[in-house]
Amino acid sequence: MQIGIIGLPQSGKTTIFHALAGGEKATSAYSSGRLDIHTAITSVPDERVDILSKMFKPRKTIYAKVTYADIAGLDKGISKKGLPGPFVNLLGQMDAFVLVIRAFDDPSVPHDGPIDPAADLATLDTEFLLNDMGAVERRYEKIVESIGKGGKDRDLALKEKGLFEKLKAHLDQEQPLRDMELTPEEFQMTRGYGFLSIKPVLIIINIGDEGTPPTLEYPHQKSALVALRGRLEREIAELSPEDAPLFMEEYGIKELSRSRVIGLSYDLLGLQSFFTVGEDEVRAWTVKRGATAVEAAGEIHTDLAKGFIRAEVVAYPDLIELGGLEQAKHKGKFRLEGKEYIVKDGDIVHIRHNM
Ligand SMILES: Nc1nc2c(ncn2[C@@H]2O[C@H](COP(=O)(O)OP(=O)(O)OP(=O)(O)O)[C@@H](O)[C@H]2O)c(=O)[nH]1
Ligand SMILES: [Mg+2]
Repeated sequence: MQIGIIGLPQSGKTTIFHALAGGEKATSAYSSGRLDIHTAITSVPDERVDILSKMFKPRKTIYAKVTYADIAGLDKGISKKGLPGPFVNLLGQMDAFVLVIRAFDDPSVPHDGPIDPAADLATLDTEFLLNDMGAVERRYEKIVESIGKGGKDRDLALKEKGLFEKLKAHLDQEQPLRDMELTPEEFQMTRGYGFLSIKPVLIIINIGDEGTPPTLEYPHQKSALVALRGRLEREIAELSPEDAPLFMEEYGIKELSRSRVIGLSYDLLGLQSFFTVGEDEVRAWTVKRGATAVEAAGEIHTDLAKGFIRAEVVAYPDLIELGGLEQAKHKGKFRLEGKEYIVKDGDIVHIRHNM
């Protein structure tokens, strides 16, 4: 899962990228002209993993991961020129976006005109909509053309035509595609066209050191809005674990927004964790909400999905309450589930297999 961090120039993208990455090394993933991307693989903080790790004392403890990509390359004045093609192509590869909106005022950091978070948010949102309108129209013309020529899969083409008419009508109302209720089949049909407004978005308002959050709203599906003190959070995230608490106390910060923001992006993507436990390792794995036991097995290893016999499952709260796997077994809280079992967030899973 890859989340692209975007925003207007000098809004604090790189700062927030480092705040989220928390000391994790950034790798240069792509660079061409003004386009420049760095990625960092970040652990998803999860206190359940910490607690399981205390319980099993494994050699390794592994958290779920999410990748953040710091995408630079938007010039000022994009609303006049539109999003550059190569930039759009890269955005199309992301699973979701973090949109960084500048709310801090600092004369030493240039900004196009006065600081106006609502206007900046509207600028970016409009660019996404315009991009998608263009993409929908181009595809729609092609579909109509192919139906006219009597192409071979007429039923599919008609279905697609109907869907694209719906998408177009929705975009004409200036509403992002993420608000649409699409069937899984329809959603599948939208893939491959690089629609941007269909992807989940987390809006981070960079309020600066002392800033109070501006009143901003973004009343849309698959979206969330948080305020964050970008520069401060970055500084703290890069301190050693010993120094960080002192610094936080000095600035009156009780809790870093980092874990909340990472958790939010995980939720926005419709993801959940299940765990495997043992002496060797305690590990969080990521699956989509609604994933089946055999899909979860496949996440661990394709062989486990192929040779799947049963999943042994215990719910996290049961395991914690009863104090261990053996105790859970005695109390009958250890269930045997088949391939189609829908995995719950926090399930502790062991896959029985014949490989
Ligand atoms: N005062 C203040 N400055 C900040 C804050 N966050 C970022 N900055 C500064 O703003 C400038 C731009 O921050 P970056 O994180 O580089 O912003 P960016 O969006 O990555 O910039 P580009 O990639 O050049 O578009 C830097 O000098 C940061 O130190 C903040 O919370 N307060
Ligand atoms: Mg940057």
